[in-house]
Amino acid sequence: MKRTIKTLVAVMALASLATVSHAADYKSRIVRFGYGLNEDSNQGRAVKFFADSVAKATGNKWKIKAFGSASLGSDPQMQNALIGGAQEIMVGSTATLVGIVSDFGVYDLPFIFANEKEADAVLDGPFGQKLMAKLQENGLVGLVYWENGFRNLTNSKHPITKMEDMQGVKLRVMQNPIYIDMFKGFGANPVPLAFSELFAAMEAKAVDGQENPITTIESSKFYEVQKYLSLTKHVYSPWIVLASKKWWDGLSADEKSAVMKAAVASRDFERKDSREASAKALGILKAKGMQITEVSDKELERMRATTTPAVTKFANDGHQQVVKDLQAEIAKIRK
Ligand code: KDG
Repeated sequence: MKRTIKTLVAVMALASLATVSHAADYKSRIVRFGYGLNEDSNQGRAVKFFADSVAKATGNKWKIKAFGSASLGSDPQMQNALIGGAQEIMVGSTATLVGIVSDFGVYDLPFIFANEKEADAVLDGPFGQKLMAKLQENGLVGLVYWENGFRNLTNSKHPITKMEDMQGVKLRVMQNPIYIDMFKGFGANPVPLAFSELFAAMEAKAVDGQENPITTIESSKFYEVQKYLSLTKHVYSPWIVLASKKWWDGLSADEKSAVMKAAVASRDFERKDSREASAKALGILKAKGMQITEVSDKELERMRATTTPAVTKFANDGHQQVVKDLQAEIAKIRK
């Protein structure tokens, strides 16, 4: 009998030890989170979700201040602010990271992903995480990938039903050599421009068109200055949530854990929200007067074949291994 009571007391003592949670180490912080789209977009909603999640996790000790519509600068300007420690967090396009880690251009290769499922598996799996880790030596910490989405063409001149229709069209592209080479190959006249300058450039007819996911075309009201939409889905574009390494290294283990948990939850929220918004976007754009062209598989195959020189040029420019690794990863997922 005595032994049983002794054992019971020991077990209860151990159990109480296990439940004593250490007082989590959260300092009071104000965190600036910059992004390029407007508040009422898939990007803006996910930033708010992340901010609310972190505030809750830290007992409101942290205040995430969200700055949308590129009010803290373009993607490259915010990347530099993070590296210098003048800003804490941002989300932007992986395409604009190529000036820091050129391997990120692999995500801009045309017609690489067949669907979102493949993209999620690659980005969240060993390939995407290994690429993200390369940012650390450059002063950035990659937290998670969000979905920008499959990119489609819009313009103000005429319907684009085949590659030849792009001949001479002044098409705004992200500041990234693969997009420039790709659209030159299609016969367009690519104009690299920051996202924050795009609406005004289309309104002033400084450019005829652009290419973005339909969620962005809808939430940024591009239908006000663009008549024609061609569904090409020529690139799957990820967003990446980045933290300043200078700032990150000063966080406690509890704070890092709280940020990562909120980042993963925001990733899952954003992808779901983005896909729901995408399902509704076409109907909204049609109702706003856009003329929508479903580009045929035959024409898409012709476009894909035309992009081979752009892909080869990227691979031969020191990126053979990362291209091979991505193709192998996708092949594995498709098995
Ligand atoms: O901050 C805006 C970025 O998220 C940008 O990447 C959006 O896809 C985009 C583009 O075309 O610039």
